[in-house]
Amino acid sequence: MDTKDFIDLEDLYGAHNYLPLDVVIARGKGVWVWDVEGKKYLDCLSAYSAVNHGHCHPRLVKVLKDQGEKLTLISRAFRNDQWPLLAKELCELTGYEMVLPMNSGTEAIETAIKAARKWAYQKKGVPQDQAEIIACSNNFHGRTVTIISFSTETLYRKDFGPFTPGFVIVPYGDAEALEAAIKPNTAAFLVEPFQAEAGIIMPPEGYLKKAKEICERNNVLFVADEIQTGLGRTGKLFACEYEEVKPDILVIGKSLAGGCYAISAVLSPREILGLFKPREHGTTFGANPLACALAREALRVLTEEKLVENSAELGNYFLEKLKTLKSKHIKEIKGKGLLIGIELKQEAGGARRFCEDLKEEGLLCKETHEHVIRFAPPLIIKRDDLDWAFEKVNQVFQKAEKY
Ligand code: IF1
Repeated sequence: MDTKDFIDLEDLYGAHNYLPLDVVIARGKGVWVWDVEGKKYLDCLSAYSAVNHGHCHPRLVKVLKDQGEKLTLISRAFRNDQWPLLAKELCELTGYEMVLPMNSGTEAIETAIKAARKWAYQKKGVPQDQAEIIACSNNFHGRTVTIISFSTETLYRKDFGPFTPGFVIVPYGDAEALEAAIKPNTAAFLVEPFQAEAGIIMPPEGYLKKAKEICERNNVLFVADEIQTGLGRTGKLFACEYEEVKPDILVIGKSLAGGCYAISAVLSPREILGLFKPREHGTTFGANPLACALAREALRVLTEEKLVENSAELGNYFLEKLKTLKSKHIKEIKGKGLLIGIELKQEAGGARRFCEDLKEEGLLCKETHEHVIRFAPPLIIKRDDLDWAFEKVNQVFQKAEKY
C-alpha cells in the first residue's frame, strides 16, 4: 500500500473531523519521522506538544515493554504499585499536595471544573448550582459539550448545543475585565498562560500576576490550563513561572507520559482536591500502571536530560534565527521556549500552503488559526536540527516571495 491507498481508505471509513496534511507516517525516532514511502521528515509539531521527549525514546520504549509484560490495567477498584509513586513524584516535582489522574486533557479540565464548583459550594458558600466560572475569549480547553459551552469559536460549537450554563467569558489579557466580571458566586478563573491554539498568543506582561492577585483578593480559584504549555514546552517547567504565579489548580496532560500514553492530571492543595469523596468522580483507565510507569520515567527523563533548559536555550536560538527571515509575508515572529509561531499577513493567503510547502521540504508543521505557522519540535532537539529546519523555512519563504 502507498500513501494514496492509505488516504483513500481513511477517507472512506474514517469520519472527516480533521484535515490532515497528506503524509502517512509509519515510524519515528527522536525528532525524525518516516512516511510509508520511506521519506524522512523533521517533526515540528510533536503531536501538539505531547511528544516532547521525541519519538520512541529508548527509556520510554523500555518501560512500555517491561511494564507491558507486568500489568497494564487493573482499574481503581483495586490499587496498583505505580500510581502511589507517580502521585508522590508528581507532587514533589510541582509543589502541590494532591493529584487526581485522568486520561485526556479534556477530562482533566472537566475534573478541574468539578473541583472548582465543589470548592465553591463547600468552602466559599456559593448557593447550590449557582457557581460561575470565568474563561477567556479564544480559549481552547477541549471538546466536550461542557467545555465548548465556553468556547468562542463558532466552528467548535455549531450544531452541538444545547450547552452547559455557568460560564462567563472575558477578553484574554485584560485583568480589569476579569475583576469586573467577578461576582459573589464566581468559583474560578480558568486560563491558558499562553494561548497556543489561538495563534501562539502571549498575554501582556504582568497579566497572569495581576489576574492571580485579583483572584486571591476575591476568593476565586486561579485555574491554569498547562496541558500544552506545561512540562517544559515554553522554556520553564510551567509557563505560569514566567510571572511567578502558582495556580490554585494546575491542569497538565499531553507529554506527561512522553506521548507514549494518554495521561492527564489535576494538581492542587489538599483543601481543594481533598473535597472529593469515594465514587464521586473517576474513569476506567485513570492511574493505570502502564500510564503511571511511563509518566514516572518521562518525568525522570525531563529532569535528567534537561528538557526544560534545552527548550529555553534552543527555543531562544531558533526564535532569534527566524527573526532574521526576510519576507513580505511575515507579520510577526513570536514565542517562548520551543513554542514558536510565524504570523503571516492577511495577504499571504493563509499558513496552510506554507505548511504544505514545508512538508515537501521534509518539515512537518501545522497552521494554527489560519495565519500562524506553529513550530513545536520535541524538546530533545539539537542545534544542528534547528539549523537544518531554518534552511528549509528560509527556502520556502524565498520561494513564496514570488507569489
Ligand atoms: C485536537 C488545538 C493544540 C489544549 C489545551 C486542553 C486540551 C488541549 C491548552 C485538550 C488540546 C489539542 C487537541 C487537538 C489539537 C490540539 C490543539 F489546536 F486544538 F488547540 F494543541 F493547540 N487544553 N489540544 O491544547 O486536551 O483532550 O486533546 O488531550 O485536535 O482537538 P486533549
